[in-house]
Amino acid sequence: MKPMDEVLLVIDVQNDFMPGGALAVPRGDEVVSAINTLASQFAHVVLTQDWHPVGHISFAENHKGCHPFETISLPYGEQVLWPTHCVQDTHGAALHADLHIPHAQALIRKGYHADVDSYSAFLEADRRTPTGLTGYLREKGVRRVHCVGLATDFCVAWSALDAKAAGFDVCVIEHACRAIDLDGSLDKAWASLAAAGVSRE
Ligand code: VGL
Ligand code: ZN
Repeated sequence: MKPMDEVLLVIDVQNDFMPGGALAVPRGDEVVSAINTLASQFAHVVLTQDWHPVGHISFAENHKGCHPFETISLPYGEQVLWPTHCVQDTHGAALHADLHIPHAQALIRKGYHADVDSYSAFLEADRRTPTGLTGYLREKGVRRVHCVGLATDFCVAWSALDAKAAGFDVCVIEHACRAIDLDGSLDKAWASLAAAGVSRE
């Protein structure tokens, strides 16, 4: 069993990211059993949940004439526009029913501000608004963060990079992640992770 100073961060294992979901990640369902097995080896598990209001700025349908998977410029930077997904309190936003981690201690919701996205579990896309996860992990004495979930090239990568920037040792456990892979985003993500010193396991 891994000690309490090593956390398993389980990112966005939600219905909308599963095959058939609103923003399906190819083979996203395959992470569920892999994560259940890993989680049984960690005393400390934290979950995240993408959690958007209906009017969220990342939804293509909230921008006249725009389509999903286009990129637009916003005051805080470039934003990919997505199909409407993970709307608060919907079935699509719920965690996958087969995810069984009864001992998970905390759940961080993100992306709940209408005017800013948050791929990262640590910092919103304005790169200034914290979710509170850094403080939680520090106060709990966490030293190492093991990242798994969906999607490798968006929420997993951004979370791992921010965890590393916050001073934690960080790894991404590849077999328990799946990617969206939009225009080479997966290769770019692995390159950024390597450059930042995040290990790939
Ligand atoms: C995600 C795109 C939009 C993710 C969340 O969980 O990787 N991707 N919202
Ligand atoms: Zn989202």
